[in-house]
Amino acid sequence: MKIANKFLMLLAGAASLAMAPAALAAAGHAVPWQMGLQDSVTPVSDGIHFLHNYILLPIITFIVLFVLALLIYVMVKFNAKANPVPSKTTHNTTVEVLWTVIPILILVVIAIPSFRLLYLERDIPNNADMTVKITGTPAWNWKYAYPDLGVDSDGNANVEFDSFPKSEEAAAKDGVPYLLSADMPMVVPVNKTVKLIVTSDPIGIIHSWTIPSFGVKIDAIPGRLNEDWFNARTEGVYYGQCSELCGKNHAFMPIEVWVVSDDKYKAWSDLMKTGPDDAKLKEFLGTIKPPGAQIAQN
Ligand SMILES: [Cu+2]
Repeated sequence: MKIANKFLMLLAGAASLAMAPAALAAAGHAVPWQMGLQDSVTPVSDGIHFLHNYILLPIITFIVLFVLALLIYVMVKFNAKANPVPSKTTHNTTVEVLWTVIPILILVVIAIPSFRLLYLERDIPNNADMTVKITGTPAWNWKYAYPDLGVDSDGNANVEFDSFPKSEEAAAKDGVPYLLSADMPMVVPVNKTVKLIVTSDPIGIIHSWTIPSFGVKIDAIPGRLNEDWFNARTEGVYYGQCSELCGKNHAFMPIEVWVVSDDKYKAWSDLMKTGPDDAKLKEFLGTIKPPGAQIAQN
């Protein structure tokens, strides 16, 4: 009984260590020595954090420590010196039932919150405030289209633009992370449900669009439309990378999303509707860039 108590205390200590909130808050991207997941700013990401931090981590910590304790017990108690005449036991019905039923129960405990979370992710809200169409291209970059801001007679969005990675020099000059920063960010308003329609160019290849802080990761497949959604509660700059091993420039298709206030989003969309030239647009973007620094801890 004493050993069991000590074991439980050890377990509690390990679990609390594992669940301690990350001391380093990321600025919409991972930082060196970061432990745990990137900060969450959406309901889906909150759910992922909960499932990982409070269900999966404690369970796996318990299992690892339990198996370790069993191994040590067997090595000490049943080695050739301590136990020169081994028992000939081959079956134990009780133990066999237990080691079948307990893992099943553990899987059920994991499955229930996991399926709930999957439904939250995959159930695209009907009342989305806006839609952004995201296309992965064969030239290894992303294309963003805003059909809500007007379409032409062919049904193509008037506001559509390409997003390429920032060069190493440009990223260093702007003080932003290289291979995460894009020259043209996707811009969305804060606290709005954004529906994503994600695809890849018909002559292209499969990519995957992701922003860890949003809990979004969705394949961009030629000839198919995938849907996803997010509702970000904190203004900021959020980064992601193509997450499908797509080809030679896989590492060079960063994703950058700016979550801005309603006013800034309106100013941006008004300007985009006029089809501004690059210089004008870049100058304007400088005026609405959200703080890339600390984002709220949840
Ligand atoms: Cu890709």
